Amino acid sequence: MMSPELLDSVLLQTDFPDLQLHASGKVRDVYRLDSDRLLFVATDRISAFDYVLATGIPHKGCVLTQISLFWFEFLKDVVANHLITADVERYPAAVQKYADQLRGRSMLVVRGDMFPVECVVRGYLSGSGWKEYQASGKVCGIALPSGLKESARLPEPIFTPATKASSGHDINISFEDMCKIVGPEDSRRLREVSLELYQKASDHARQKGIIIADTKFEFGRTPAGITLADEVLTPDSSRFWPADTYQPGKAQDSYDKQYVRDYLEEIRWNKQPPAPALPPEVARRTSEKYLEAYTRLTGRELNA
Ligand code: Q0Z
Repeated sequence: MMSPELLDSVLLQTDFPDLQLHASGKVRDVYRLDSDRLLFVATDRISAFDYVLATGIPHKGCVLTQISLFWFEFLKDVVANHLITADVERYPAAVQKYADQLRGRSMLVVRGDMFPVECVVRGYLSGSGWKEYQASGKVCGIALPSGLKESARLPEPIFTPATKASSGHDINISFEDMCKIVGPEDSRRLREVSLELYQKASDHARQKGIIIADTKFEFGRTPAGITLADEVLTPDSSRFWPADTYQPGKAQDSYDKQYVRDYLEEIRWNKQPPAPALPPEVARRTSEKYLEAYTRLTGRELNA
């Protein structure tokens, strides 16, 4: 049975009646504070097979926020980022009344003009990359050696941009297509920065027993220039695999969502709404995986 403390702490919905919603996603929300600042809030919602489940994962919003904060600090010499502060006491007076909802799971950030391209870096062959490779031997126009297996480590990380379709799904595009959308100069810089961020972060994670198979960065233009925005190198924006069981030639278990996927397969959910609830044990074990990822990556315990 889950403890009352855990049940109390789960946030499924933000409730800021007087704030203006800027953007809302499956598991997080962004509010507009003024013309140049946004408030980013990660809930405890979890999605699987494209749907948000009825059950929240204790501490998930805090863990994802704290993982992003760790990477913003770790990667700050590579490129500017949008973080102003995650210290709720330093937030504007207008949001202090929501301090209890915000603490640990939110960030005050600089609003940028977002580049309408997802900057994906892949170090391993999985997901849509694996599908494209099987069909054409290429990923986003990049030719790869023949004979690679599913989940294989690539000879070197590749930059595989994507655009958001109106359906919400990503469409892989070539670097040339990206240049037509955001221009060649910014495209070259975004590619260079993305590869450097992935290289530095994935080296660190690998030393801590986590393979970051791929990840998606989002950038905006702010007064500081090209700026890393959104969440960074979290299990929601990346594929995290446990390094100790890595085995190319098949799909890998997910570091964080494996218990959830196994449960949903076991109950033979048809993957149509409404999405089911999770048994408390599945939610608890999943929560522990997120906390474990945080502790491994940062060397710190989350004060959860
Ligand atoms: C990011 C998104 C989310 C839904 C807007 N610094 C920024 N400046 C301007 N816009 C954004 C950012 Cl991070 C921005 N998103 C993606 C995030 C929910 C969509 F939490 N949307």
